Amino acid sequence: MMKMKISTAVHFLLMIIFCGVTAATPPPPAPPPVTEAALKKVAASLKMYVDELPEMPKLYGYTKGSGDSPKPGKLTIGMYETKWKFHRDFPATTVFAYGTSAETATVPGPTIETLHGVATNVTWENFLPQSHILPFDTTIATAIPSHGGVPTVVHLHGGIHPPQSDGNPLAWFTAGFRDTGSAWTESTYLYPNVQHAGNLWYHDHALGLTRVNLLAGLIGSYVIRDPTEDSTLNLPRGEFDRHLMVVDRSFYKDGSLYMNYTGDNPTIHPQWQPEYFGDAIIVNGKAWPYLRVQRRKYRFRIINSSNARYFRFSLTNGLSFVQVGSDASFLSSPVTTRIIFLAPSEIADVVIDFSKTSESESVLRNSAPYPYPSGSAVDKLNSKVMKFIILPGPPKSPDTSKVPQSLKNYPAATTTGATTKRYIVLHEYESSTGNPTHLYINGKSFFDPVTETPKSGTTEVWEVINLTQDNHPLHIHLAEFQAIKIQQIVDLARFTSCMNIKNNAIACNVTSHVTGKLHRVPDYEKTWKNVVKIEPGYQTTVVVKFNLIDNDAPYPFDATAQPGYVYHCHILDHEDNEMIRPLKLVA
Ligand SMILES: *[C@@H]1O[C@H](CO)[C@@H](O)[C@H](O)[C@H]1NC(C)=O
Ligand SMILES: *[C@@H]1O[C@H](CO)[C@@H](O)[C@H](O)[C@H]1NC(C)=O
Ligand SMILES: *[C@@H]1O[C@H](CO)[C@@H](O)[C@H](O)[C@H]1NC(C)=O
Ligand SMILES: *[C@@H]1O[C@H](CO)[C@@H](O)[C@H](O)[C@H]1NC(C)=O
Ligand SMILES: *[C@@H]1O[C@H](CO)[C@@H](O)[C@H](O)[C@H]1NC(C)=O
Ligand SMILES: [Cu+2]
Repeated sequence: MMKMKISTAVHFLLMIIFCGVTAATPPPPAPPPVTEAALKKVAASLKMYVDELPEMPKLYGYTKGSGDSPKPGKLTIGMYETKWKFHRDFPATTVFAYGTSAETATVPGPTIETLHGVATNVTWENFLPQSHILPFDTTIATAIPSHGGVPTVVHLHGGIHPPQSDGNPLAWFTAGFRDTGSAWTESTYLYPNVQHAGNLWYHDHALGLTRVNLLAGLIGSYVIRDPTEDSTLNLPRGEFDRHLMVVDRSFYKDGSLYMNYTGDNPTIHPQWQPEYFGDAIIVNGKAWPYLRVQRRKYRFRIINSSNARYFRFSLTNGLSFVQVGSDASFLSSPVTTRIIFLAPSEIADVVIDFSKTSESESVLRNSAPYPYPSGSAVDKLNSKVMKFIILPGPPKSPDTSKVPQSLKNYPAATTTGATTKRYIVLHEYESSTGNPTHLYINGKSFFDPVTETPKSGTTEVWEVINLTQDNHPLHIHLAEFQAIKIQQIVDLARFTSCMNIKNNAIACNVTSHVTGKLHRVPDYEKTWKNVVKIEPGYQTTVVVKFNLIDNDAPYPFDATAQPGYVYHCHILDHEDNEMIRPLKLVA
C-alpha cells in the first residue's frame, strides 16, 4: 500500500517535471458546444434575489502604530484555484481567486483598505495550477510560459505608483515565479497611497490573458480613505458604506463559467471574440443578490468590472442616486440623478437614501444596450442587477450622515500650461468578411516602439479620436485625466480612409475634420478620472496630468524607471488584441 503511494507520487512528480520542461500551458479540453439560447436558459433558470449580497473580506494596508498615527503596512495576497458558488442553485464551481489562503480566497477578492499618505506593500503570489480553467488564444500576443502554469500580474487600477509596481503586461509570472515575462522585476509592489482618497480596484493584467483571468475571478476592490473625510464630509460610513462590484457572466448548466471556445474569426483567431457579454448580472460574486437595508442613507462604491458590458443603472420605486464621486475622485458638488452610466472599469461613488420611499424594496436596474451604444437592447435578465429590501420602521439608530453641498475642489482641468498635444486614434481592423481581427491605437501594435513619452510632472492634452463603432473606455495608467470637450468628426468616412492609408492623425489634418457639433461633458464626469468614455465618431479632448493632481506636486518616486506604463481601452477583449500602447515617462 505504502509502496504504491510512493510510486504514484514519484510518477506524478515525474509527470509534472516532464510536462514542465516540454509543455506550455495546455488549454482546457473544450466542453460540448452550447448555443446562446442554452446559456440564456441557464441564466433564466436562476431565481433572482435569493442570495444575500456578500461583503468581501477586508485586508488593512496599514498597521495601527503605538501612538495614534498609523504605520505603513505589508500584505501578502495569493491567487488560488478554488471553488465559488455564484448562486444558491448552482454547485460551487472552479474559479481563480485572490485571498490570503486557498480556503479564504473569494470572488471578488478581499477589499484592501488603505489610508491616504500611508504606504502599503503587497506581495502578490501565484498558486495557480498548470492549466487554465478557461480558453485563450495564442494567435494574439499572449504570455506563454515555457513550463506551463497560468501567467498573472496585478495592476492596481487608478493607482499612482512606480512603474515596477504597475503590473505591466510583460511583467507576468507563473506559480513560484518559475517563468516570468520580460518586464518582470519584483514580487512586492509598493503602493504609496499619496493620491487623494478614492476608489480603485485591482485585477490581472497579463499579456493577452487579461479578459480570461478576470473572467476566471481575478478582481478585487481597493479603497484609499482620508481619515479627515469622516469629520469634514460626514457621508454614510462603516456598515453603511459598501462596495458593489458588478460583472456579467454566463454559465454552463453545471454552474461553471462560460467562455466561448470558438473565435469570431476562427481562421485568424481560433478563440478571440471582440466582446464578452454574460447573461447573468453578478454583484460581489452572486447572481442578482439582495441586500437588506435600513430606511436611511447608504454610500455605495459601484465598480463596473465587466469585460465589455456598459451599465446604465436606475432604481425602482422613485429612488435616485446622489453621486458624490466618479472614478478616483470626488465631484466638486453632489449630482442628483436617476441614471448612472458606467463603462467597464468605471466607478461611481453614490449615496442612496432609502428613507425617500415608503415601499419595501427597490430594484437596481440596467438599461444599457450591448455592445454600447449600437447593440442589443437589454432583456428581462440583464435589465436587473440586484434588489434592496428596505426594512420597515425607522433605522436602528438615527441617521446623522448627510451629503454636503460642496464636496471637494481639486485644481481645474485646463489646457493652459499643457506642454504637448497628442492625437490618439482608436482604430478597429476587419477581415474581408467584416469581422474584427484586431484593434490598434494610432495604427500601432503594443510592440511598436513607444511614441507617448510625457515628461514627468507635466500636463498634456490628448485628442482621442474613435473611428470604430464602439464606445471605448480609455484608461491611462499612472495619470489622472479629465475630458473637457467632445466634438463630432464631420466627414468620418474620409478621415477613416485617410487613417487606413497613413495611420497618422496629423498627416490626415484632423483639425479640418473635427468641426461638428459639440457634446456636453456630463456633470458627473467633470472630475479627475482614470477612465474616460470615448464616443464613436467624436474627438474627445482630455487633459492628462502626470503629477499629483491635489497640489501639482511631482511624483514621490521615479516614474521614469523601466518598464514604464501603458494606456489602453478597458474593454478587456480589445485590450488583449492590442488596443494598448506603452507609455514611458521621461525626466
Ligand atoms: C515596503 O517596501 C519598501 C521597499 O522595499 C521598504 O523600504 C519598506 O520598508 C516596506 N514597508 C513595509 C511596511 O514593509
Ligand atoms: C461562439 O462563437 C461563435 C463564433 O463567433 C458563434 O458562432 C457562436 O454563436 C458563439 N457561441 C455562443 C454561445 O455565443
Ligand atoms: C462595465 O464595464 C464593461 C467593460 O469593462 C462595459 O462593457 C460595460 O458596459 C460596463 N457596465 C456598466 C454597467 O457600466
Ligand atoms: C488643416 O486644416 C485646417 C482647417 O481646414 C487648415 O486651416 C490647416 O491649414 C490645415 N493644415 C494643414 C497642415 O494642411
Ligand atoms: C466610436 O465611434 C463609433 C462610431 O464611429 C461609435 O459608435 C462609438 O460609440 C465610439 N466609441 C466611443 C468609445 O466613443
Ligand atoms: Cu475598446
